[in-house]
Amino acid sequence: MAKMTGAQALLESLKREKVEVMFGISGGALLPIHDVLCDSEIRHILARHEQGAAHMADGYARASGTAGVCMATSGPGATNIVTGLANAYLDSSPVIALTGQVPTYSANTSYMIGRDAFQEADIIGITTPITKYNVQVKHASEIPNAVKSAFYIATTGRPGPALVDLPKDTQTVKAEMDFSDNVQIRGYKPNTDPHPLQIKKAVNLLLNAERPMVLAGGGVNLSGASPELLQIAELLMMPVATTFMGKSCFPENHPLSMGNIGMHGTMLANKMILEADVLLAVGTRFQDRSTGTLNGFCPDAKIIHIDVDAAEIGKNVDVEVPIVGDAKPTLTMINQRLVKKVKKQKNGPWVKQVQAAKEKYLSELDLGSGDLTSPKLLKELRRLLPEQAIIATEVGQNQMWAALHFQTIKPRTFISSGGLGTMGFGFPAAIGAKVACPECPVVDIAGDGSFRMTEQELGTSVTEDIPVIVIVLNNSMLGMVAQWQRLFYQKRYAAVKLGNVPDFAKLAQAYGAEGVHIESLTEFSAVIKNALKTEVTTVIDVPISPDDDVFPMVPPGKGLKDTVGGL
Ligand SMILES: Cc1ncc(C[n+]2csc(CCOP(=O)(O)OP(=O)(O)O)c2C)c(N)n1
Repeated sequence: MAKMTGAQALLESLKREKVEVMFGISGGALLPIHDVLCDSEIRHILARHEQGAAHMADGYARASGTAGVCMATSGPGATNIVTGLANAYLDSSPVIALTGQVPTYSANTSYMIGRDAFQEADIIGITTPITKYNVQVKHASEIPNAVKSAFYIATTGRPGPALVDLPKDTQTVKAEMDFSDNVQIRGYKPNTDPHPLQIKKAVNLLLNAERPMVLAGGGVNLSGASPELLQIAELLMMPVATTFMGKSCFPENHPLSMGNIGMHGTMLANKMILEADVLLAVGTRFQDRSTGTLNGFCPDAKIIHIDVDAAEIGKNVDVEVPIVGDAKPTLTMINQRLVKKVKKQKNGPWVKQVQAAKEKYLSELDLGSGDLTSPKLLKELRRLLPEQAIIATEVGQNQMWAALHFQTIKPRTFISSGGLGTMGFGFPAAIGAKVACPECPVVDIAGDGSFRMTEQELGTSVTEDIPVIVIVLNNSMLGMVAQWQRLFYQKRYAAVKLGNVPDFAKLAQAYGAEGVHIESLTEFSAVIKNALKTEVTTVIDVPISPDDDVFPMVPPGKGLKDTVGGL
């Protein structure tokens, strides 16, 4: 036990959780914490908007595989992180939010919380449906346990965001602090180890399958199960499709990779998955964007569903073999059993069918007409970047082009808002990822509409020396919405034309970053090569046609079999 203030206890708790960096904006209700931060080794990165801070913490978490921390003051600071928390919640990202709060008691000792004090917001009420755990500290002595619980819950089982609300007086009061590592949370016992009987059933099903296939979701990335997945796929020669969140968990330059399934999945993955007779689905929620209408999704497949979150199993699809467990230990157990029973499979009829389909797909792949199309640019970008480079995306056509045409090779190298679809996520997430992996080039693939939503974080990237590359696929439109209006609303364009402002190169320069316009693929290559050497953020403005569509596409309300529009 040690006596110290709540603010000191908070910093000590963060140190014990091995926190090295946090992202945030200060304010009245955080002053005691920021005062202690002055003497701390923890780096505080000053964002320009709290939403940006939350996305930075999220990008940091996704790139590093550890919790990312953001901090915001009471009231508007706290409400500004709400989108960031919802985003992290839907993508199972361990973001820890620390919020200042008005004092529990005012000077005249009457209760203050709940009386509409200046900058008071009920952030616990607001964030309850979008956090895995949230708690308001009532006394300084509760801080160590609240922080310990938040990190434990956020990072174990299915990860997710947690919030600790810190009334100002709890930050200043001195108390005896107990930093015990023991954390007991009633009703929270995540089960990560699968049941051996279910493993046996899964292995039998896989061994008897004629057309087995893997559907790998975000859970594989989160659990670090890529090596185990590769081993199973190669042993049984199973083609692997990924969900949007699963992208990067399996090397897309591998012959067994089919790419993503879903609304903008590859024609190859969307077609082949319908042929499977056994589907090994790992760490996926079978989201509608991945499956299309469920009627007709994998009609002949018996599904083995592995997920650490029991609530996901049977939620959207009926499964033959449910397995509650973390992807890594579960795939390890399946592997151990499989290697005892089979030798590496040879190319049977199914593999030959898959390979033929893949060859055809690759030979007919349409990257659009003209020199500077988004697919061509993304292909060139892949050629120019090292394998471990991290791609973040914004939301819209840019995001779907990136998913389709930027081949990811290493796990955790594709960071995108899959569940909430948050425009403005990519740039701050890229900054967070760069802080986590300073040696890796980090590139945000942006639409002009999305970049406008958090472009002020250029200030953060420049003043905090966090150089990333932003490629603005600039169609002067809210492109994805325009695409839907073009295809499904008789080209009646409404509220999508953004105009040609701002000049993104000048905007970047105004912040002290590099800003460049390019007009050709050759110019693009030269600029990227330069940007990789430059120690400041580079924004590359790329003009693209406002009429370009992202294809293939599963039209709304249709199934994967209805995928249309090219390859
Ligand atoms: C915060 C937010 N607001 C609105 C939307 C709805 N929305 C989805 S895509 C899109 C257009 C995105 O435009 P842009 O960033 O320019 O990308 P593009 O589709 O042109 O590549 C919009 C408005 C959203 N996803 N997120």
